[in-house]
Amino acid sequence: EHVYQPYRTGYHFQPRKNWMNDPNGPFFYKGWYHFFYQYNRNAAVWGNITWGHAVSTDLVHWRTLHTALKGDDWYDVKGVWSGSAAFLPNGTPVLYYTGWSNASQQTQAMAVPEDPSDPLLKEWDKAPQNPIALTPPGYNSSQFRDPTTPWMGADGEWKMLVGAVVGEDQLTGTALLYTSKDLFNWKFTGKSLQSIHGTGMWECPDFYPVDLHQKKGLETSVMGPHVKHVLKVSLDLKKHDYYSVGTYDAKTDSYTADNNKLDTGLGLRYDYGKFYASKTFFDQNKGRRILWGWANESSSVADDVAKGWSSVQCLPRHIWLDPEATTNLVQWPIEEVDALRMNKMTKEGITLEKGAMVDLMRKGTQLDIEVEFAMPESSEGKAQSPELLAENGHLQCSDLVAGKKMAHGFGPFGLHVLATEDLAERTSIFFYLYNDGKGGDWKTLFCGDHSMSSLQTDVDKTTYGSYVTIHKSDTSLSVRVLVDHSTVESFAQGGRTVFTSRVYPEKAIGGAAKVYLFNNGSESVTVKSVSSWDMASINIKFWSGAP
Ligand code: DQQ
Repeated sequence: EHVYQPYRTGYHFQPRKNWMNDPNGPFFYKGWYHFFYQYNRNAAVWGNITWGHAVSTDLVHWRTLHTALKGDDWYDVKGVWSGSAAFLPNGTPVLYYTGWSNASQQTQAMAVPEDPSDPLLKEWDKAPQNPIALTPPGYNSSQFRDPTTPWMGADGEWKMLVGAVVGEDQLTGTALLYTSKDLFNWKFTGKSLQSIHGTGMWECPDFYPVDLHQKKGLETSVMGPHVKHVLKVSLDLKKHDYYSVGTYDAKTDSYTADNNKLDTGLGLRYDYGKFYASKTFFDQNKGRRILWGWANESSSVADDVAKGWSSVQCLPRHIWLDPEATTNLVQWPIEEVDALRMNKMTKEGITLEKGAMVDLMRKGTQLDIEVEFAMPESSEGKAQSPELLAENGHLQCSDLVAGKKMAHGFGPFGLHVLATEDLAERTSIFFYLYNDGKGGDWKTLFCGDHSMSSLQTDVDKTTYGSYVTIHKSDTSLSVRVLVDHSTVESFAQGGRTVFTSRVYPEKAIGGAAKVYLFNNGSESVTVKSVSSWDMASINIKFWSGAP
């Protein structure tokens, strides 16, 4: 059983072995955080999907339990697919999921805890009302899935969304609206919360309120003048999670995105790297909303099988509306993650001349690094419009790596992590600022260059990133990078733009992995401060009984 495992993470959630995908139905109950995930108990590839179950008191250290939900009835015998959790009025949690039936049709179903007094909620029973929904006439029964957390509507009835696709061309993504008086008996309203042509199947919708003025999270049913709503969908066609901030009209149960100019009306991405099928939940323990997202592998299926596992969950992220620009959300690793920090090192006031590279004297593959750059002078005070956040930032980053010259730029400057001393391997996270030279606004790109991340040739090395919104009051550009073997999560400007990388260095592993600050731009930049930490490994106590 001893396989060479340089890519297994040290402080991200992973089951002991085999395949994992979407996060499902997270919630907090009787002192425990419950986390479920799409899980194949038999192999490191997708198939035979069940709900794996893990619990934690701090969202950092985990205990896995035996499978919570597996396919054993006609409506879910081929698989228990993604879904969400809710609380009954008496406080008991229930789970909603999609079943893949014996006839390969998608159904919606639910489960209740066998013993609500058990804080670990080990045993779940399928509800007698199952299936709670079958594909409505006229809809595609193989594109009808992923129920959301229900919320209480203005009419006193519960509402829930199920992702689907409609239209002759099957390209109009939609979120079908269901209602219920008791959370057990559901009916289709015949309506959608929103539909957008050209987006294809909407997987894993998520719909929730955010406070206009506060970082604190809101319980899913909260409405009112201080509230905006977020609709997130996972686009099967693009394999990315998109969201919009908008207005929910509770009288008509419709939702309108505030900024329709953005690409698809959904426009923004939580994460410009590997991050899919995400799900938020309201953590009533700490009064915040937390986002979980799945980061799939970027290596071959053969590699997954050889190492015996596939995929990680990103660190849970605190998520809220940017108080300075209510057009977009901000994400930050939950504060509990900071408890893993060790051996802090700080340096201040480093000038990075053109072409400079500075060794941070920090080695290893479990790191947390925060860098604050002084805002390059010529760009200071130049605001950027939210339209700039649209998806083509990704293309701009690729152009940069290809060496295409942009007019009037600062950078690329940033960090190389998981880097060998000769830079034969390196994962580079950097900023690039430019304008058109005609007095227009500056634009700031935040990019991840993975082209040199591994000497291996059969791993995905796509470059990604996007624009970062810079407010007039910003005096620095900051980045936080969390390195964990094959997973790197990078947050710019306090979490306004984020991307997750999966990388597989061959030489930059263990003590050979170094960190450098670099400036490959033509102008010098100043590092106001850089702090770095080693990150402790988390404790995951794996279930040892029957799966
Ligand atoms: N994964 C699940 C589906 C969902 C998809 C199946 C998204 O329910 O639509 O494993 O990754």
